[in-house]
Amino acid sequence: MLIRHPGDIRPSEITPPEVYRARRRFMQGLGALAAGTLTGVAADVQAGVKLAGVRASAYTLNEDKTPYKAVTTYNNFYEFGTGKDDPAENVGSLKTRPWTVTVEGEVGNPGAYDIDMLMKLAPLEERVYRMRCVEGWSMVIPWVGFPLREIIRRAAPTGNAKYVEFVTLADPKQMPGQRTRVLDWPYVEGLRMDEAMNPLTLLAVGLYGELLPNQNGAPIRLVVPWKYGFKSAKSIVKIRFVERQPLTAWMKATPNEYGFYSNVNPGVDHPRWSQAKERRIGEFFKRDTLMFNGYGDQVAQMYRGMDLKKHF
Ligand SMILES: Nc1nc2c(c(=O)[nH]1)N[C@H]1C(S)=C(S)[C@@H](COP(=O)(O)O)O[C@H]1N2
Ligand SMILES: [Mo]
Repeated sequence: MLIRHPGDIRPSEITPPEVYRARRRFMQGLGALAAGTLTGVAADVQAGVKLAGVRASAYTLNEDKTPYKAVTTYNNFYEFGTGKDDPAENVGSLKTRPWTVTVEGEVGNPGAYDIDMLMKLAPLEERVYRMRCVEGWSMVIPWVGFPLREIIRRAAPTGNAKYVEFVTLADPKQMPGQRTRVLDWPYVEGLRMDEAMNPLTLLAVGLYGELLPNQNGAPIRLVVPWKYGFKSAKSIVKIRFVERQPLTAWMKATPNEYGFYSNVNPGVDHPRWSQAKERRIGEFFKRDTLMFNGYGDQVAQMYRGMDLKKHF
């Protein structure tokens, strides 16, 4: 199942961790602003920057999109507060350049990717996906990104890599919500290797054709459309390949409410509410929630033989 292409990675695509650390110490010495100027990169990047060369994708829905305004002002991002409008209000303190994503653990090619390099790793695609939050609301969002598997095959996982762990930035100075222990920071999520390799699983760097707004998880976030929204970790700094099932932030917080798999399943109620229906943001009447959020044709075979009431 693992596709290993150790030969197809160009050395220029990866900075070895020690080189990166040395460079970072050097840049920190200069101060972020000065370093940004030196390397020709702005100190920070704002949403609204158009992404060039974005391809159409076969993995896209022909459904009415949720308006940009709702997608970017009705958010869950506890690092910036627990209210839906907190992220949009508080994300100004997040600096998304420079940004490094470390790939480590059970891999033949560990490394540290600079975000601007990472964005050129594979062709960017637009994919309109349904997103369904465990709280009972949903949206249809035109993401821009590339399949996670593009990074996985470059990382060349070893035979011990059974799961992938995703870690969000931890920095209370940039993320004021982390001064409160609503979750055990950093935010951690995980996927089984076949889920991570599924062509639907996306690393998003944009939406509506533009750079990802901070409140939606800039500069890079996961999008796993057949699972409840919380699986889709935002502002990722680390992708770790591991042998054991990761303990996710939500499992730590409330294990009886949030399991590892978190597949959208109208037949498994949340302990405190039904999951049978959902409200599409912008609509008045509720819709029936679909098994695997409507992506059953593409993903159901991965769970054949599993009791999805037990593995919720
Ligand atoms: N780091 C981090 N990632 C996160 C969250 C969070 O609080 N912190 N919330 C999750 C939840 S519950 C949902 S529904 C989606 C919301 O994504 P959106 O605001 O871009 O629609 O992000 C997920 N990713
Ligand atoms: Mo959610």
